[in-house]
Amino acid sequence: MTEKAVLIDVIDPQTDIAEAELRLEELESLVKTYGGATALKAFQKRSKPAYKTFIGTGKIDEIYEDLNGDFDLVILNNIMKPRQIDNLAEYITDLEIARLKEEGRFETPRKIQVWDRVDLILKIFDKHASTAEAKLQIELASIKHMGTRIFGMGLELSRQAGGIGSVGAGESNTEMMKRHLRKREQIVKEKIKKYAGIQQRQRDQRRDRNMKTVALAGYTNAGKSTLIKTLTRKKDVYIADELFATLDSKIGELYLGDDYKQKVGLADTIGFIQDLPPDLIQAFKTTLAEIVDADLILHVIDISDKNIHLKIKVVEEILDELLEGKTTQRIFVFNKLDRLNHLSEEDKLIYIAGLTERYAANQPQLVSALDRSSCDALVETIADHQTNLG
Ligand SMILES: Nc1nc2c(ncn2[C@@H]2O[C@H](COP(=O)(O)OP(=O)(O)OP(=O)(O)O)[C@@H](O)[C@H]2O)c(=O)[nH]1
Ligand SMILES: [Mg+2]
Repeated sequence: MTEKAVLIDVIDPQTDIAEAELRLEELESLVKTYGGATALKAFQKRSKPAYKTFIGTGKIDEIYEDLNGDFDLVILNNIMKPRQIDNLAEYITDLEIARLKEEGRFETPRKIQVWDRVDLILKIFDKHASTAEAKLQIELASIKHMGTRIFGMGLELSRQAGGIGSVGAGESNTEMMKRHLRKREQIVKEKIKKYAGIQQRQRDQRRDRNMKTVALAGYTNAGKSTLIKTLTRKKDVYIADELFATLDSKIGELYLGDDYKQKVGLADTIGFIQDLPPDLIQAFKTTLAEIVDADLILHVIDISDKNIHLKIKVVEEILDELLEGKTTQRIFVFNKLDRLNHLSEEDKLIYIAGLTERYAANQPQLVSALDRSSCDALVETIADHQTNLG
């Protein structure tokens, strides 16, 4: 059964309507990627979240009434405190109980779940993770963000984490869950450390062979994996029109020069998104180390995105945070050029000229990752850098 989700964004009163709508649209595509259906989208302007329930309960009453309770899940596009999530879920259960009573029904009220934005992202990660390493990183992020809520979240990974064991004398269920999570967190961290070591050795080996690494970074769905696949003809690259298709870093090899004797490694990385809590980025440190250690960064951008400037800013800020002052050159690769074909030639030129001027410092490149021949100039730019870096 597809879950019916109510999407709510609590936004600053200063936010303009267009931005508020784009934020909700992004949340809706996250829900779609997760496999849920959107029952209703709403935002509430508040300068400060409600202390107990984050969103004001009046708004919840209104939504509950509009939908006559016909939804399974409420997702807030914000980062909430665990207590606020619990309070809101309890509040909605009370609404359920009141409605059932009014209708003269004596059944157990349904358990309507409440998630915040991070919960939703972690659920998508959980669904998409295929390697053991990605799974561990997600488990760590989930333990940190969800705490004991993790046990009710139906995560694939918490099944491994399950089997909590027996309750110690004088210990409450919550205490036992906390104890179990602390233990599990240590184990997961140790395992991640091992993978980090393996990856570090692989990077060292590439360096010993004097092979440069170019990391592709960018907003989720910008086309990083597609570009790597086109440039390296690597077969096992997962591409999908969904958010967070890639959750680990894979390296492809790009041959350069007239004789194709030079090569660089192209590293695919996990996509970024706005409002990522630092904990989550921290949990993916091993994967993101490819970016930190790269000799060159290609920031891949969907040129057809309505929110292009905001997304560029989000990615640049996360990169700043990761690189901690390291001044690796970042080249902007504007991708999905073919998606501008709805514009007239003239409008297209004006739009592109505006972008290339605005971001001139980042050597803007224009490509359509679906078409190898459109990438020639980009490959040459990489080759130039490779020579300079070497
Ligand atoms: N029209 C068009 N679509 C593209 C182009 N490049 C990528 N796409 C599509 O955009 C979607 C996302 O592509 P991916 O390569 O998976 O994007 P990504 O940046 O790796 O995304 P994440 O792994 O989720 O961060 C897919 O449906 C691709 O087919 C392009 O140049 N033109
Ligand atoms: Mg990808």
